[in-house]
Amino acid sequence: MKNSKKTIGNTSDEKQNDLDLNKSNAENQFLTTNQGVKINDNNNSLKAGERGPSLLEDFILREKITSFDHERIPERIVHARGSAAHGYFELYESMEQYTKAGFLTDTSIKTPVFLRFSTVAGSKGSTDLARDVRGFSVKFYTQEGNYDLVGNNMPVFFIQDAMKFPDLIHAVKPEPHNELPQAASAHDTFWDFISLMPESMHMIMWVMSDRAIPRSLRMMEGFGVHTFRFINKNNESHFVKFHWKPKLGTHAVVWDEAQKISGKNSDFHKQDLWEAIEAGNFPEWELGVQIIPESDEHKFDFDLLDPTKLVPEELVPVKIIGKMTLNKNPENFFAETEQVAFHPGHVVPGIDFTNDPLLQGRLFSYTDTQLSRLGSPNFHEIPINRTIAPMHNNQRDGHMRQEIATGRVSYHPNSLGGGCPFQAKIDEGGFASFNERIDAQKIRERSESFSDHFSQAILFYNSQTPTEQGHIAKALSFELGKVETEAIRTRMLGLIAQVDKNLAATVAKNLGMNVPAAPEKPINHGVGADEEGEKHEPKKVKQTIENSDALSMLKNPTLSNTIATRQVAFLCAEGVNAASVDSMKKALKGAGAKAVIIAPHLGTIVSEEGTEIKVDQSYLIAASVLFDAVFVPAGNGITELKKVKEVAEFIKDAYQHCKFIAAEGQGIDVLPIDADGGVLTSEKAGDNTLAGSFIEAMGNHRYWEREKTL
Ligand code: HDD
Repeated sequence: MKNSKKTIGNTSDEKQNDLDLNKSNAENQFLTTNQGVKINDNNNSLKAGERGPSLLEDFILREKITSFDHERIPERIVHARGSAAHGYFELYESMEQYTKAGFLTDTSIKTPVFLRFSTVAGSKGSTDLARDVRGFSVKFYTQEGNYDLVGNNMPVFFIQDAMKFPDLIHAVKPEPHNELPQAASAHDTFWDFISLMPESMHMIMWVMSDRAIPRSLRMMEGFGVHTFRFINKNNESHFVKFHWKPKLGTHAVVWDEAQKISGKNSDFHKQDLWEAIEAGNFPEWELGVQIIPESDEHKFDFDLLDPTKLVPEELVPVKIIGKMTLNKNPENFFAETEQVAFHPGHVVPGIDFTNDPLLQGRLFSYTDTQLSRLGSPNFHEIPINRTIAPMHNNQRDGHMRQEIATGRVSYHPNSLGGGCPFQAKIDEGGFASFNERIDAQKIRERSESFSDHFSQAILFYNSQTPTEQGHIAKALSFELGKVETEAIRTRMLGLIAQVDKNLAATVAKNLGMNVPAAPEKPINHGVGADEEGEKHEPKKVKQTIENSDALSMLKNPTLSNTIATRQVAFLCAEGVNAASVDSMKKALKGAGAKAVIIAPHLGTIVSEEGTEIKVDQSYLIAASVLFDAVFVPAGNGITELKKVKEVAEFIKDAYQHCKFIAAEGQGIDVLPIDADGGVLTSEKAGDNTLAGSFIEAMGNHRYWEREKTL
């Protein structure tokens, strides 16, 4: 099937060739200036005498320093920290009935993609494990032009109107007077803003859930967030919501673990993505769509244009239509990951916008930001941003223009250029916006249909398992615990109580406060309000459904329980039983997981049987939070580990974070913890049954039962 794919200008490899044209290869080459002049001395600047002043004439020095001075470009105002990879998208079945987009109708096309993940609030060098939304931006290099699906790992957003975006971001970013805290929402200005914006309560439930601390970028769902349109050949429109479902399942770490990972390896996600791809463990996501006929626009108890709402999968099932595979790391972080420019407005014929006021504002913002970030309207010429479709127009000049446009014609219509380039009719692939009928008054207001701020927050909270609900309570207690202004906490408790009274009571208890009897009257945002702002208070709507399993990571039955690519720490020492190590390693490898041998020192250790075992990491380097599970093998020497402080800490942390722990023989004596259903042991060294149970247990990700005893 794969071999029969068409190859005309649309494979991942060919996009790569496109990029290759711009690659420099310094092998067997002289060092030169940017003008190609060979450099004779790259160590000394030109001076007036050995000990004399440097000369302005030194064009080599000046060029080198100038280039260095300008090496940094402004980082993205949001989503500054990113990790990306190349890959391709394959379509399972034609969506012709709904859209005319070639890459969604022709199953023989393999469309190259570039995917950039990001955190939102932190700056470029901040930790991967911040509690935050993750950006999930996919650039499809289609034959009809670039299509960017610029989404997040959560299906809703904080605010309903782009007008509030700068306020939201100013509030979450480090506070302006002291630049504190970095990459964290746990501070006064963020919660001040949120406490006055009840429309954010649904999103708050998501960001306070474990979705905001993913185990891996490879284990996150992605969402297009807004409702978009599919347009078919007959110019018929269907509403569409996009979903990315990871083949490895959706998994998270726990908050204490996240904080520790930030110290042990703040590049944890970036490195994990890079290493998985280098090892050939190509991450995969299936693309799903929820399709809603135009005629059903007003069928729901929420507004499809409201980005603080999702369409429950129970109401409109997600249809899986294709798969994306990431198979190549960028070769140069700056050239590709940093310079890639996404834009929700990069659409192709067959995909169109809705009037979601958040999306409408985004359509302006992204080009504008590239102008200041990348410095010129010619950012489309940077290799990573180039379309693979032929590109001809009369746009000219500007900073850093690459194209050498030939001929005298740079306008349309023209006769001197034979009328070229000419407009494409719709049946020749020309983009024509959906001719939606608009008959309205110019107005600066929000539709009353946007005024339900709590129903879906309640739906989300009610759909979580008790474990997940507990994590939300802890996250809110942590975040609000860092808020110094009591009035902000009080306002938040008032809002949380409108989602769930018990949740509010738990958080209030942790804050040593009381839930206010009546929530403060929210400030008015023009939600269909009259002049006094009285008319439409945020209201609740009775939802058609009260529970949606798809919203829970732990309940979600559709996600796989594979342990592929999981990292298991083998706590070893001199005198470890090699058979115990080898058989567990083999079993884990069979399930796609990786054993990492940790010992008191690097190099090799000698096993009980006298064989040498290569050590991957020492206890000085390794930490439990960087692994998914722990195995302590058998062996006479293994009890020595009781004396190693780091080992006790390692196991205790794994236990605290509800990880599965297995031990064999003498390894059992090393465990400084109580046995429970997540601690699997066998007196026998090299016990295949233990290995089988360990693998099966790890498929559940964590032993959450343990939390009740901690
Ligand atoms: Fe945005 C970047 C996702 C609302 C303005 N946004 C950016 C990125 C992602 C999102 C994933 C990083 C792209 C990359 O990897 O380079 N943004 C979203 C989602 C939103 C959203 C899912 C709501 C549903 N954004 C949003 C609004 C505005 C912006 C309402 C402004 C009106 N976003 C930007 C930006 C950024 C950006 C300032 C910064 C860097 C960039 O665009 O290229 O223009």
